[in-house]
Amino acid sequence: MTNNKNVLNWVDEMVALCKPDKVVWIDGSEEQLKALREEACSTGEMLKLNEEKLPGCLLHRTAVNDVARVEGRTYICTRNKEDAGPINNWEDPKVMYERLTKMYDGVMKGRTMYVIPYCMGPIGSKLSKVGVELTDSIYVVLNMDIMTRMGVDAFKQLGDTSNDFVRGLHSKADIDEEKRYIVHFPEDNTIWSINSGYGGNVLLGKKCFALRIASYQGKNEGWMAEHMLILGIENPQGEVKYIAAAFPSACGKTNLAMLIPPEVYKNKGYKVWTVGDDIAWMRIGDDGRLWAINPEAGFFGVAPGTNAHSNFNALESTKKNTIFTNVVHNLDDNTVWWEGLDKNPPKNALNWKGEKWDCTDGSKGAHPNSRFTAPAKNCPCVSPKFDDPTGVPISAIIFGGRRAKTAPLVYQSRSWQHGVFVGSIMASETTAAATGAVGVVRRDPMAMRPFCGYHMGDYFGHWLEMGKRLGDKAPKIFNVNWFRTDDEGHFIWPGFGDNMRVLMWILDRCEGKADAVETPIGFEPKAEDINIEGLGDISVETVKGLLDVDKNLWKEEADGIEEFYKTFGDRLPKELHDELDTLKANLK
Ligand code: GTP
Ligand code: SPV
Ligand code: MN
Repeated sequence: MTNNKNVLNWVDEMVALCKPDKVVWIDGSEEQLKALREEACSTGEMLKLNEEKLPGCLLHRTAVNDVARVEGRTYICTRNKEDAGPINNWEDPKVMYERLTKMYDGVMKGRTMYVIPYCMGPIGSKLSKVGVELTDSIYVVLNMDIMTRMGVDAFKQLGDTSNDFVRGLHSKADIDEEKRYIVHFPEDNTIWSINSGYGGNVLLGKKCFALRIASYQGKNEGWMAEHMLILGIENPQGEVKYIAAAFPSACGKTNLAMLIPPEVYKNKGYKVWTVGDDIAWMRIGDDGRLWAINPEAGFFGVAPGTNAHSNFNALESTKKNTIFTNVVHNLDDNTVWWEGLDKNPPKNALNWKGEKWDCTDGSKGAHPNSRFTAPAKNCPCVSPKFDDPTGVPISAIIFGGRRAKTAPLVYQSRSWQHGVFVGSIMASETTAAATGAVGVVRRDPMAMRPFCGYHMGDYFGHWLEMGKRLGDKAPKIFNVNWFRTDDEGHFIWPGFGDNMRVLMWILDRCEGKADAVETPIGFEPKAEDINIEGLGDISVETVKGLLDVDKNLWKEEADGIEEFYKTFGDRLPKELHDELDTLKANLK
């Protein structure tokens, strides 16, 4: 499949280490994939779902101790400890290679090693990059087929002599959580993952390459790899403006990326197009603007809460050729279900663990981090630019998180530098996307806390540097919060499709068409400038409340930021200290 000696030599080396019984090169052909699906179904690794209702769809259950990313066992191994930064786990690369080499030694005896060439980004794009993942999991192969451009084309993209590919090695080993490691060696373009079979830990093109390794590459090569969705809003005149938005895991990227415009906008002819739902790679184009591609080819989306009302387009995307992981299996018609899909949980069903389940004991049928892996081309609103090798120009960048209080519905930064500050102080409640406590507020700068492949202080510096290069062509930077709650803990803002009302103010600001009022934290809309037409429960007063900046809460926030900033030592850019001083002065 390739004459590239760099690839061939490395595969030989890894085969010698892992000692599989068989090595299969994945060419991406339908014939080969069909055989793999059949094999996975015959061993029980996957389950074929109702061919009429869910054609081409499969169900998979991971081990009960292996249902989410494991941040505590994810490492960035740089030669200098400092370069990994204070947030990442670090180990000396030599020590880590040695430790893991022992674990990989012979780990694939009795198993098959699959060699997966894949391309992150459209084939033929200068913005795309190639990886090769070696794995002993068919589930990984079938997911990588949906999530990336997988097969011979990836080797064509790489060429016969290039050494610029990410070397990924994955083994399920025995899914022992005590021995689980998700390890990145950014200086070697290498990722080693062992003892997991869960998406974010094992689909090495995704978080491991497209964020952790790529963020490091982007820093060195002058571009950005971000945990961002990309969407386009088309106005009635047919012009499309693109927005990139960073929210932490399970905080609404997939939903925002595919939103259905509320009637007020739909009736006027507005449309929304999805370019990406999780990751953006962004470079400065020949015109000096910031251009983005989505390096992925599918959606690895949160299942619970996805329904025809909240996210019709995501649900449609899952109707064929989709892999479901850790959802409920409806035995009556061999389909799937999850909490929030509809009000009719199946009576005759198995829960995500594969146990008999009928919801009467109050337990959840689907795991809160259960997922669907769906091809982007299934999505009714996939952007016509999805495969465009040049990507799309970004007008606005949005940061946002889950905050019950403090953060207002929306505000705009005063400048790029202030926008970097706004991103750096993001905080959000933790979710089921990673193992550990849920609902705890933590700092998650630019939604990259778990995904930045180098020192976060240097990462902030890189953002500032990009802003200098972009100058007046830089996208405007905003912050949103869909998750403010009332005293009973209910979300005040309706969210989902209605988030477009906020996006419209944002685009108007980018075009100089909307007013703003200055607050201590940045520019806010006048409450009456958020269109609430057709929103029964929401009055201008409610919007005012959602925009309220509580000075006392923000003073506490400023103290928290100061503490957080201290952890970066002298690698925290001075500009951000200045911005913090300005915030404090504004709050006086
Ligand atoms: P990852 O794939 O983990 O990166 O998550 P994501 O950022 O794509 O989050 P996703 O869109 O899948 O949403 C996660 C959860 O938040 C789902 O249960 C959604 O139903 C819920 N959610 C998304 N958008 C909104 C919103 O605007 N308001 C409210 N209240 N909930 C939302
Ligand atoms: C996330 O956790 O942000 C995800 C899912 O998008 S995973 O691929 O598991 O990282
Ligand atoms: Mn994500």
